[in-house]
Formats: sequence, structure tokens, C-alpha cells
Amino acid sequence: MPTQSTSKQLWRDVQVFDGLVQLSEAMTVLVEDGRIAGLWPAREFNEARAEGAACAGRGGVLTPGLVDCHTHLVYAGNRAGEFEQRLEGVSYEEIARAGGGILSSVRATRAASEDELIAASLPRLDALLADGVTTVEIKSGYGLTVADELKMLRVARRLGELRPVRVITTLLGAHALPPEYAGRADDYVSLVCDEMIPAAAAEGLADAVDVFCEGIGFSPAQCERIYQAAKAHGLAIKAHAEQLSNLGGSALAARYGALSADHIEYLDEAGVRAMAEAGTVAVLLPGAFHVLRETQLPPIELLRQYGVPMAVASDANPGTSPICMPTLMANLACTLFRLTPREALSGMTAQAARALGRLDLGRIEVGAPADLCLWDIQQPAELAYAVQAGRLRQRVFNGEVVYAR
Ligand code: DI6
Ligand code: FE
Repeated sequence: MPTQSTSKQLWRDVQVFDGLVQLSEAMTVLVEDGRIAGLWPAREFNEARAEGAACAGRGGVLTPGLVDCHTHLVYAGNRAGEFEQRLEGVSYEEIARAGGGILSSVRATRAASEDELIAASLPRLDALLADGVTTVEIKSGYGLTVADELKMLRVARRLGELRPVRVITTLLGAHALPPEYAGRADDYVSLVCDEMIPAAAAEGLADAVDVFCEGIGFSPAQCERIYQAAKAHGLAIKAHAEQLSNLGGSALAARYGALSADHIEYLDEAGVRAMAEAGTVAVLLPGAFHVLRETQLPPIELLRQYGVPMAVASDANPGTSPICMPTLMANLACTLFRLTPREALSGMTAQAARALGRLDLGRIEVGAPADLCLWDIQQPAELAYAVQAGRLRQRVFNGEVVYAR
């Protein structure tokens, strides 16, 4: 892997999408000591500023490194068999209630060692990186014991040491009720609140806590207990909510100051209003919508009206979105949810970073960490328009060109 570590580097004549908008003319971008140090229209650029700088790239489209703000990247096994069952008409919920679905991945993940999970997850991480990701959120949720949830989070952190990428971790102990707690959901919630969250916080293994608020997941009252425990340990809050039905999980999460509510196909206007008031980001997951062949669309127009920021993520997971290609998600966000290409790209950069509480990431602006992608395309919108691997010319992480071709 070619790398370049000159402390001062220039990208010349690039079309810039800054995380929010496409800048109107070709730009020159200066990176110094890992951060964006300057950004000028190319024709106004004063060469004196470039003293000692190496030209790292010329032409093409420069975007912030992509931020995949919702993934379940760490797991063992796969669920291709269930995919076939669903195509024959069995629903996701039926499979879950019969002990398959998430619990089938739980069995495989519990049986796997940390090293086995690393080996299973690295190819998926590499696929994300090859498509421009520089920050990835990784959830636990296939362990469902204290030891197995911590194992997953440790694997997630190790992945971030094995590759040049920022890994943000989320404890999703409340993903499904493990079989040994059948009929005792409140006791399991106590385990999450009294043991998992404190242990993950004490070891610094989790940046946030997530829940699956759903009929086949956990009730709003149970999720609220988990949010109280998360807050008590200083952890941020997220929700899988309104994916299959409307239980008011997004409004609950918003009341607790959640960074994001994710999926939200069944979100109603009251929920949208609550999210707007709390500044909670709507994370759209078109991969799961596509794979489950959903028909209930998230309330995009209401989200726009109320000014709720919209992020887009892969939800990469073995059940509902076995897809590790963020630029395909941009395409699906446009074709299925009718986002504009600009909204989709912002959803995978600036807004995705916001959904992780990282306002410093996902932007090309002076002072920000230089996590960048240089693409062999003419216009940013092409990233959402065409589905095509191999358009990434360079991936820059902390100012270093960590991938180039
Ligand atoms: N909703 C999802 O789409 C993922 N988790 C969740 O709560 C799916 C996880 C899986 O099916 O393995
Ligand atoms: Fe998910």
C-alpha cells in the first residue's frame, strides 16, 4: 500500500463536495500535519502558500472520507438460508420468532473466538474501505452475554488498529432476547443495565448504547431503563426504532437526547417533531428496506419540513443488509427514498458524522482532520447515480494517503 507522509500536501483542480454542498468551482486543498489547512478556488490560489508542499493529486472529485454510521460488521456465520426462506414468503418476524434471525447469528458469534471474528469481519471492513469509508460505527448485539458483548466490542476496537480507519463502537446488548432469558425479558434488561453497560463503560469499549425498540425486540419501557443506565455512565444514546411498527421509540430516544434514531420507516409526525426538537439525526437504512422488500417508506418529506438532519448508512449485517458498499446505499437512498444525490452524499459524510456526535468529521473545512476520498468522476452526484466499484483513486486518513491506485 503506497503511503505518503510529507507533512504538507496539495490536491489541485479538484471538484469539492464539502460534506454539505458541492463547491461551485475547481479548488486547491492544502493538508498540513493531518488536517485541512486551506481551501481556495484554484484560480485564486497563491503559490507561496504551497512552499514545500508535494502535489498529492490533481483533478477528479474530492469528498470527505465516507462515514458509515450504522453497521453490525462483527459477526460469525451467514444467513443465506434465511434469505431463501424469505423469498419463499416467510417473514423476517416469523423467522425471528422461530429462533432464527438475530439469534442464529448469536449462536455463531458466541461460538467464535476473537481471532475468528477478526478473520470473518476484516474482509467486510476492507470492502467498506475500498468504497471510501474512513469512519465506521460498529455495534455489538450478537453476543447477548456480558462476556460475548465485550468480546464483540473488543474485536471492533481491534479492527480499528488493524486498518487505517476510525472505529466508533456501540453496545447493542438489547438487540434480541437471548433464549436463556425466554419469558424473563425484564431480567435480561437488568443484566444490560446493571452489568453490560457498566462493564463496557469501565473498559472504555463503547462510545454509545443502542436498543432495538420493536415487537420482536424490546418495549419502550425497557428501552427507557437502558437509556437511564447509559446516561448514568456518560454514554451516548441511539435507537433502532420504527423499523417494523410504530412504538414511539424515536420520540423516546429523542427525549433522552439521542444522537440518532435509525430505520424509522414507521415514524409519524409526532416522532419527527420530537427528533427535530432534540436535534436527533434520522439515520436512513435503505439496504435493510431493499433486502426485506419493505414497502412502508420513511417520512422523508416530513423530515425535510421539520429540518431533521438525514444520514444514510449501510446497516451491514448478516440478516437484513448483507451489503458492504456505501456508495450503493447512496444510490438506494435516492432510488428508493427519493433523496437528492446531494442529500444522500451529505447523509454519508457530514450528517453521518453528526449521528456519531463527531461534528469534526465528514467535512472538508479548515481545521478538520484530513480524512478524504479522491474519486475518478466528474461530479459528486455520480457517486449516487452509478453503482460501480473501483472509482476511488485515493483514500486519505489523517492526512496520509493510505490507498492509492
Ligand atoms: N434491525 C436490523 O435491521 C438489524 N438489527 C435490527 O435491529 C438486523 C440484524 C439481523 O437481522 O441480524
Ligand atoms: Fe441495524
